[in-house]
Amino acid sequence: MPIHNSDISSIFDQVADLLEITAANPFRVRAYRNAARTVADQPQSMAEMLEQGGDFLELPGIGEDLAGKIVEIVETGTLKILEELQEEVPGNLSELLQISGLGPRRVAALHRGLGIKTLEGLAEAAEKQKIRTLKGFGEKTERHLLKEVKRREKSDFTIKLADAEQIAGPLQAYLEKTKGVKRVVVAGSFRRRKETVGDLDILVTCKQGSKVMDRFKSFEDVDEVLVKGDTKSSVRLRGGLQVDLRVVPEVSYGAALYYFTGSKNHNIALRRMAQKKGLKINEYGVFRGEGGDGDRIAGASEEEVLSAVDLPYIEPEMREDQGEIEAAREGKLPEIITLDDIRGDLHSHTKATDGRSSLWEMAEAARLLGYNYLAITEHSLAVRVARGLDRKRLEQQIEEIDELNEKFRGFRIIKGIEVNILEDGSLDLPDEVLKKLDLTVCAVHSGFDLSAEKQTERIIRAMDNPCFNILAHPAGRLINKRAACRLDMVKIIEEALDRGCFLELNAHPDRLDLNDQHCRLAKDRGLKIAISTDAHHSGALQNMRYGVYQARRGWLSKNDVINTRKVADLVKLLKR
Ligand code: DGT
Ligand code: CA
Ligand code: CA
Repeated sequence: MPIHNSDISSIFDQVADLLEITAANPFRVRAYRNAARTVADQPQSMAEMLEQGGDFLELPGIGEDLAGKIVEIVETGTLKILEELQEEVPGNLSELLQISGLGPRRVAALHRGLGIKTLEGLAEAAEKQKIRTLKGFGEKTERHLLKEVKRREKSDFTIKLADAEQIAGPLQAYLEKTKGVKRVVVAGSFRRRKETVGDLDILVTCKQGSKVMDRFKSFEDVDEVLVKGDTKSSVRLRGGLQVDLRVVPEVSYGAALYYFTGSKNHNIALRRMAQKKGLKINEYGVFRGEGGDGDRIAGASEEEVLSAVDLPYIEPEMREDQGEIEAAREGKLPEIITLDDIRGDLHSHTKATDGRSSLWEMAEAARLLGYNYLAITEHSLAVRVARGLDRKRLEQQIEEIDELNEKFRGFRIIKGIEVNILEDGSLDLPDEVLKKLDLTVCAVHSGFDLSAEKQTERIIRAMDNPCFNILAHPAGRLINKRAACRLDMVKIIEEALDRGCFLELNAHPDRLDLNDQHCRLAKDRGLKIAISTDAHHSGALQNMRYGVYQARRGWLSKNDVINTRKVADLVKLLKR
């Protein structure tokens, strides 16, 4: 069985979870979290790297110990220390950590006080109103926990887009190697670049369907064959992801791609529109009259399908039945942003705090991407596990950056900070220091469970500080892990606009925060967005594309995004 980077990263995360519950040294926890992130961010597979004699020590933040652990996972599929921790920590306490509002300390308290070991145990205790009897837990928390457990039970299986890519890439390459195969394309929510996908929908054109199907079911990751036919098969992969494969004829390739890209609601709306023109659209083509092959007027390409109903091309990311068909009909579809429009990155970290590359390495990587600027924005003091900067260390970094900037032509390191928004809405460093910077990225890192009113107030109070530029990862969510904070986003957008502040779309595939709806809200009100990677090592600057996908889903154009600007214009925009 091949070990994917996401398997390794998930094992490291589980170790970190369990270490946290057992109140281990926070730096040790951090080391595993960082390693999980490093491995997940690597474009090449660790298993392949090992096979080819690569050296894990070259990965940022991976020392002898962790390098050995990666080898252990690739070779054995598991990790001894994880198994030991699982024996030490009872039941399934780590799944409790995925409930919003439950940190390791509270999980440990629930276990010690009430013997809770599982989600079911948590729900039962909440229903019997036992949780409110524990010190530090109230009635409100109890209700909240119950609601969260129920919400999780309902939510179906999904995986993050970046994890889906790690599976789709090799599978696509594998299928392309089948004799007689012409095209292989992944449609569905994957092609619409949704932040999470429920399953993969693959379309193939080829001479002989049965050959592809045979090869498909022999893919090394297949755990179970659910359906096998000559034109359609479905399998479940190890890890739970389902993949549907369809063989489609060349003449209806465009219609099939359109149909299986979805979304379902978009398709329904499009079909309804076509009906009014006396046309019929399905996965085989666009038809006039009865819909026999002789009546086909389009189908080979998506452009052909859309122009048959008098529409311009609609980008897959916009096909959600959110007004795109009307906009297309009226010629009002925005031209949405592309990765090429991005001129720089406005949120990144270095070794000085919890990043793993040096200032120089980060700048070089940004230059290689063709950027004109990169903002270095370390954590501030209050984020202790990240060794957040105090005034003195920040001033030292400012000097280093000034020196480096002398060496560049057509590139500049922007001096910034990711400053903490404390619970009273103040910023975690004095204004005199913040004033020395070109940019502040301001973020909530604690107190995620305030009421919507309090959280919104806290952020607006922070924006009152004239040093405030960009609100980082505004909703604080971690996809499939931590729910968004309760927040009045409309209000925050309006108040940001009033004060000349901006919101970030954090491009990290675990965050993608703002979501697509928030992006559209901001655009509609005229508030501009920064798309930033929050990179903790030089390779992670490449996560920008995930942010751009999300921005496209939120209909943002080049002009709606501040880091498409030249540096001089950007600096002007940041002046409040
Ligand atoms: P997912 O997999 O849950 O992340 O989302 P999708 O959009 O990939 O949904 P999926 O896999 O169920 O179906 C793939 C595409 O096939 C979907 O986006 C549109 C099309 N499709 C599926 N069922 C229907 C249907 O009943 N009617 C229409 N018009 N299209 C459908
Ligand atoms: Ca799908
Ligand atoms: Ca499907």
